[in-house]
Amino acid sequence: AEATTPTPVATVSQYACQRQTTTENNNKIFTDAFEVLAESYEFNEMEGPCLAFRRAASVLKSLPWAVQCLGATEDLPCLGEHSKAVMEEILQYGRSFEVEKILSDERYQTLKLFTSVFGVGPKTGEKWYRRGLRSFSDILAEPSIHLNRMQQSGFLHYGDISRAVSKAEAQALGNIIDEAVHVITTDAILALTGGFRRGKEFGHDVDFIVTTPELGKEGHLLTSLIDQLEQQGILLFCEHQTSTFDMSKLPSHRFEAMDHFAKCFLILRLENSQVVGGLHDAEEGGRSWRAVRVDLVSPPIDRYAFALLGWTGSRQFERDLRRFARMERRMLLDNHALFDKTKKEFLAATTEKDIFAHLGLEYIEPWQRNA
Ligand code: TTP
Ligand code: MN
Ligand code: MN
Ligand code: MN
Repeated sequence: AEATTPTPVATVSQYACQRQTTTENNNKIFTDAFEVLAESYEFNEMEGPCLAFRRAASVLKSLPWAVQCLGATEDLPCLGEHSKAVMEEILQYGRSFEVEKILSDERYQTLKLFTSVFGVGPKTGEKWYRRGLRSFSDILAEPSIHLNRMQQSGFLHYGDISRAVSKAEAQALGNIIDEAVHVITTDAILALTGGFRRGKEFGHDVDFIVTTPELGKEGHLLTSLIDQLEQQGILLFCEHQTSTFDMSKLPSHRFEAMDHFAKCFLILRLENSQVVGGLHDAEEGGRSWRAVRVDLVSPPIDRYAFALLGWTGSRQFERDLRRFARMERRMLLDNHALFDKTKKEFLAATTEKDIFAHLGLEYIEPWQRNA
């Protein structure tokens, strides 16, 4: 780090889709604090301040330099009074007392714990908290609580799936799925997406897109792929959602709404021997395998570019792409399509570059989308 912080030459855009954000974060001390605040507001269903802190964190993540005094943030967008007060505390004392207060709060700690279980969202976590439950053993000992299938698997494989997935493990899973999908059809298309496509070293799961060049065959492809994984004995959990995709519908306004493609949320069994360098893990309790969360989405081939862009993330990057399209271009974008409200027509795309071009945006590479 330099002694003086350079003032940014070009102005930083308020939209993450107009910024380049690699996995290198020069302002982690601030963005970690903002993430705690955002999450705390999310637990309290205060969407406004939650998003404000996520946007502020995202701006700081894009900076090629570390903020060393508050003056350096003067020309930056999305940093409000509250964000700046937190930054000032961190600059002065090396920590934020507001953040520390949240971290020691019982409600925050409990909701954080409960929502770390696969299949448990803030709503369920809140419900359990209000019933006086505070720990996993409280939940598992409560006879009136009915866990759904996903939550049962979440508890069963808790240790494994709360441990980060490495790039080598993601690659090993890519090989397994690639092999399985090609048993079904030789011309299958498989692409790694999500955080690993953005160049992250670790992830909470591994995300893939699978499809075929033949329109309409993709639904059956996913079903066959699941059968194949089951036959191999590596399918530990599967929630399969069939396609509800309807091209005549306009792109969704709501970001958090799930897309309508056929998809499945899986837990797969990965042998250490299948991972390059994976033998190191054999020490861990003498087990020869681990459970890993895998997401598969299967869009029709003519929606491929939209699905790839939508599933590559980051979530903040996606939010801002949609916000930019709506606010700056009068267009609606989601994982399925791009609609021009002025021309009243859908804009076709076969690559991600086509979509950026339609939006009049400079192309941002996947590894620059870690907003
Ligand atoms: P995630 O897998 O949740 O996140 P990530 O891969 O960026 O990071 P992590 O290492 O924690 O796994 O989601 C990846 C992208 O997929 C994200 O941009 C949101 C998108 N997505 C959808 O568009 N629709 C969905 O139904 C789901 C589950 C995800
Ligand atoms: Mn992921
Ligand atoms: Mn995630
Ligand atoms: Mn995922």
